[in-house]
Amino acid sequence: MHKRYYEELKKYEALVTAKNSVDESFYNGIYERYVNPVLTREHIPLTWQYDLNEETNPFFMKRLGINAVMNSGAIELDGKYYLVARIEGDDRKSFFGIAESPNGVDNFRFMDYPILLEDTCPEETNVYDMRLTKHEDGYIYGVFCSESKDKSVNDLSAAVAAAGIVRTKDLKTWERLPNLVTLRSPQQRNVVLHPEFVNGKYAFYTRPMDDFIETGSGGGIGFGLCDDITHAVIDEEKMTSIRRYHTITESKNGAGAPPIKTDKGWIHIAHGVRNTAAGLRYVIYAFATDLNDPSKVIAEPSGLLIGPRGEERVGDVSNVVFTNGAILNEEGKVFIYYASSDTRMHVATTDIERLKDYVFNTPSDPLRSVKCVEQRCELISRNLEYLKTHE
Ligand code: M1P
Repeated sequence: MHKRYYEELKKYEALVTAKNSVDESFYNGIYERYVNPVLTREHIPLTWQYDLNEETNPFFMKRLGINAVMNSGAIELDGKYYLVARIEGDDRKSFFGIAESPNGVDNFRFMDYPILLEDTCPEETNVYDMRLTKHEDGYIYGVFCSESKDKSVNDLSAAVAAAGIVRTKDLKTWERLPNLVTLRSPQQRNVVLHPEFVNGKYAFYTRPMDDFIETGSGGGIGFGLCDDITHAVIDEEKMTSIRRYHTITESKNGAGAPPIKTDKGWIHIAHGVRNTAAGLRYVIYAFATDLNDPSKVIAEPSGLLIGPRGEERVGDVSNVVFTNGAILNEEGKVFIYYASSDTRMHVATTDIERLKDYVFNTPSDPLRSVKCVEQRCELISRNLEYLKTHE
């Protein structure tokens, strides 16, 4: 074995066994941030990248490098925390790898092999951003973006996004189902399966788009039902959380983790996108939908829940935070997994009572500056009165 192997292995082991801790410099009462990312490209095992054989790799070179580890689906199974990460090779192609942690905040370690999807779509070039749903039908579903070249136009980078579907019971054996068909929307990304049947049907949150980048006439996060998940077809999509002018969702938005069920409603953690002179800015926001009609928004706190801060602001696609996985554990602790700048994975933690308080008691966006100032003055006035009797 090349001697450098042992040096690199030591660095890798130190990284994957390092303890994470709450970042004490950050406080907002809603959630905690952590000092270290939970997954980075350095978490990828050496066996995935190097040829360890000294005869065929005398200089101990990386043969198949990894560029980024990001947008991860999340699930808790038998007390362990799993992330199905989007791993992007140096060749730009993404794929999925499963990392396991005993506590959800550190010690994530990838399983021996990435997921080798059944090759059922010959035209599919890239796959990414899997959302994991523990469905009441007994399966764990993974819904992801399946991207193919758009051959209908004379543009090398033109692509078509669709929702791929896989299912498993153990995170080891994966069955690939046909891609979701949405009859009214030519492209789909950020599709999430609702964990329960709605009117006896499978329910999906969708994100209708006119083309690969622009949502165009797509007004926001959609919702549609289908009878048969093994040949999933959605006829009608209605809108849930809609895009609005001069808000964090003006350019685009998209569902993130499957919604979390609470006694007051389904809590959704999604992403919103606005345009700036420096390019698109992606933030994470939350909203709630009705328990009996999960398409009906019943609360939407103003503004962002998580925005990119510090080094999170820099990466392959800077000024981005993006979520597609969250876990509510049996103790009521909530783990929100998010990627920064399409480069690395982080966790923020809260608990279900705080999350409910945030979603249902934070005022909504009044949509105009003058109304926002009125809203803030009303808060200040109440506080000044309160201080008179409580300082
Ligand atoms: O680069 C930021 C994100 O862009 C896309 O999100 P959306 O579909 O809302 O534009 C996704 O491709 C996502 O993977 C990526 O993180």
